Amino acid sequence: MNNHLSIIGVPMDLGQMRRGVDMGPSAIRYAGMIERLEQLNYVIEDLGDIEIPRPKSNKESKLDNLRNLNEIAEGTTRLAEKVDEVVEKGSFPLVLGGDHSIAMGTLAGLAKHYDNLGVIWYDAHGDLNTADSSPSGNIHGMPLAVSLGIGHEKLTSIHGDEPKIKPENIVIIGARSLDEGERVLIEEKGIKVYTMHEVDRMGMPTVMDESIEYLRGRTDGVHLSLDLDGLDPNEAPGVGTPVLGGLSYRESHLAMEMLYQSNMLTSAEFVEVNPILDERNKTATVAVGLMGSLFGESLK
Ligand code: 6HN
Ligand code: MN
Ligand code: MN
Ligand code: MN
Repeated sequence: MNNHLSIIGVPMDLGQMRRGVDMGPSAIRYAGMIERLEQLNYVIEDLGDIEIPRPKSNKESKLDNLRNLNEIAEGTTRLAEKVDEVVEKGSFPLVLGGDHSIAMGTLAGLAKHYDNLGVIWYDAHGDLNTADSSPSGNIHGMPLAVSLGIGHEKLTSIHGDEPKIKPENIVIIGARSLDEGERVLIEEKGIKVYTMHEVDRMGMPTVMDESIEYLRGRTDGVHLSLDLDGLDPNEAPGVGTPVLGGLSYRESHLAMEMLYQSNMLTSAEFVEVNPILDERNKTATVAVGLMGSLFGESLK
């Protein structure tokens, strides 16, 4: 793995309605991320936080079932530029959310450097909605669709007009709450999904072995987009859209360790940590523990 890490905080809470997720980057730093990664001998630069616009009044904010569209497009464009820069100079981007809408920016920045970027979407949700299919109008439920080039033009054109990823390069792990429109898209595009049903039946080792094998043959880089609500809310309670019956802490650690061993990861983001909804910064602490495994802790 690249031993230069660049940390980018994204204090974004505009993609959903629970305030507090904008404090995710601080909570994760506070949980000892830098110290933890420094012990693993990485060269780390913390680039601080991206500037995120303030939301407009409520009336203006939900045009076309896309809450805070303009502000999110602006903030994620800044993130895309930063991620692009970091990859350009040969460092590994480690992005801290913020709500999951930020993935549109991360993937847009990465897309400038990979023709076949693989994406592991570790999440209770598919985040494959469009304004038409979304039950909420919340853009954090849309970033994977947008990155495929499906959605409002203001979002699909962030940092480049082309689709940022291809459906066959995506693996979703931990899904247990998919909206109807998302199921249709998964079917139509042939997106690989390991729902909780599959994780329960096959076990995490097989799920990860298969995912790694699948992506290795077809991608030229792999991004991990880890939504903390992929984990069970008992273990990661500080999230805005918790869903019962999630992945355990141990399963998630194993997944991270296997990803480290695969030596294929080129970028990562940890999103949806909301310290206001958390219990004593537990969720940020879990995130930092998972980073430890992702960056090689158990093997040293
Ligand atoms: N997330 N599918 C629901 C929606 O409103 O579109 C929930 C989305 C959750 C998004 O957790 O990143
Ligand atoms: Mn570039
Ligand atoms: Mn998500
Ligand atoms: Mn989620």
